[in-house]
Amino acid sequence: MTVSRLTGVALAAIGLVAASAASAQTTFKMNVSVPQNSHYGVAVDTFAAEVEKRTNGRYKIQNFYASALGNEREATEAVQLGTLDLVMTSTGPIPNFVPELAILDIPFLFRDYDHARSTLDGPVGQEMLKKFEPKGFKALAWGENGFRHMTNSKQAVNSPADLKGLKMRTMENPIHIQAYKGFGIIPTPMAISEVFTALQQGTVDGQENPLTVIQAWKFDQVQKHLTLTGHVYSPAVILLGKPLWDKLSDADKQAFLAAAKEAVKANRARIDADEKSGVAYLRSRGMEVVDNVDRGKFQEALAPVFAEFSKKFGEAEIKRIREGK
Ligand code: EAX
Repeated sequence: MTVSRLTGVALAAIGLVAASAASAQTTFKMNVSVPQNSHYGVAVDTFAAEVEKRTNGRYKIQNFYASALGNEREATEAVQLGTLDLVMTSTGPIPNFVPELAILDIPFLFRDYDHARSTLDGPVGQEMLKKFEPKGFKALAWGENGFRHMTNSKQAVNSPADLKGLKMRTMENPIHIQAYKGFGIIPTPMAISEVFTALQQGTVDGQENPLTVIQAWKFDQVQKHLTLTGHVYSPAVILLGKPLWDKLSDADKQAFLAAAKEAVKANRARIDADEKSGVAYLRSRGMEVVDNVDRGKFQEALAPVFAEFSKKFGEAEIKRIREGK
């Protein structure tokens, strides 16, 4: 065989190898419910960069924002069914998939961000992540949505009595719905992507969300009153379809876990920043903010509901989380 033929064959072989290497790249689709300029947007963008870097390009993450591939419940269901690869979601819809994790949505369960983060990153939280696996998910890490505050278009909310009769959008979360009825609120569960229009049209009077979400969805344009109730700490979680996880090599499993860790660092840093600047920003947008809230009064108003939660989840389990360091 002449040299030029040999070279030709070698080049063709290299071309084939290169092509197969490039085609070995797998792209996973990932969905979040809020716009990209948000605590989830920065998380999934960090996750995408870290996965591609740590797997040497074997895996790419294609992100979709603002519920583009469905709201949180739909997207979580799609990951479970295998029609979507990943989702970062609040625990709002999670009781539909892992009922025992509904305990995390109990109002006033966590004292502050440090308490919530250390609990979820510690044994209690890590044990909970394992509960996703029999349901078809690999939970890569606990992320964060944040402490939720009440907004409405009707009146300033200075005490629980001011909530009575308000039509409030809630997440599709049974614990929230049960608890908010304890305030005398009329709850209307709906997906986050429908909330701005519902508030604009007056279908509901108000909603409740962390400052980051209120800003990301520009609710200041359709809400006058904000009260820093901090009535619920809302965790978030990064979920990968379990069959996809099982197919990853050990090295790529470690890469995905490390990427999720970096994503949560960025997620929490964004929330810390928005918590610091959010109130002043929303005031500058014309919202009237009640910031000296007697949270004890709001907790007292929920005493009958807490009794029901103790029966449902067990006093000891609630205490274990509430009194955790
Ligand atoms: O997870 O639906 C909600 O109110 C959530 O806080 C939002 O989608 C971010």
